[in-house]
Amino acid sequence: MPQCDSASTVLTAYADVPAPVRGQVRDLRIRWALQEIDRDYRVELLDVFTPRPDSYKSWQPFGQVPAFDDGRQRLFESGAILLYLGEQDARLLPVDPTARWQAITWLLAALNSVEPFIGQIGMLDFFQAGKPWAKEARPSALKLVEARLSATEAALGEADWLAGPFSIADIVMITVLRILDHTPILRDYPALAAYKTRGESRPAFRRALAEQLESYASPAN
Ligand SMILES: N[C@@H](CCC(=O)N[C@@H](CS)C(=O)NCC(=O)O)C(=O)O
Repeated sequence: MPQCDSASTVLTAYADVPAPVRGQVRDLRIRWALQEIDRDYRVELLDVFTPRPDSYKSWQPFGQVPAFDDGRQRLFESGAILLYLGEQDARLLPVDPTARWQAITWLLAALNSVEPFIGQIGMLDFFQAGKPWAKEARPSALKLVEARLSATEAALGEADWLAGPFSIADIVMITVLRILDHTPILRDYPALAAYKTRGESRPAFRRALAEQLESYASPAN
């Protein structure tokens, strides 16, 4: 099992988070990648409600998770950590230059062109629910999400993965699509829904999710 107390690779995560966002926290992306390549890691758990000290901010300037340290590089930003891991293992980032650059392009597209819109829905539904302006803002936020989902589904076409073989691009895109799990939105995008299920069926994803959920202290908040 890659999560191992004596591992030299360290990843930060939260000790617990409110129930609706369990299984969504971005350390999942890194756990998934590490599981795909069977690389041991240990987790440093932080309290989500306690302000992070300056010592942590010198590692992750925004005080967020995940942060990563393998003794050679101290990194933050899930995309950067995944690129770093991908550079070390072709199971995460293909060697063929065309597939490699497609994967890098799609990783950035997932982070920059899809996640901000889907994240807005998550923000409105999880953190601003009940505010009158959140209800007003949701239809236009949803329209933007639908446009990005249509385009992503068209680009995926009949393929299994975004860039040829499975890659870090899929880790990011699938974890971004999962932000919509509390909604029926993906039902209108059957190819994307199947793509997400394909990713979530990978043994490495299941192990990563189980490890993240196990680390949360109580069964419900
Ligand atoms: N762009 C960053 C986002 C990291 C992020 O949003 N982390 C969230 C958990 S998923 C967090 O720590 N939120 C608490 C906060 O912002 O204080 C990444 O991809 O690593």
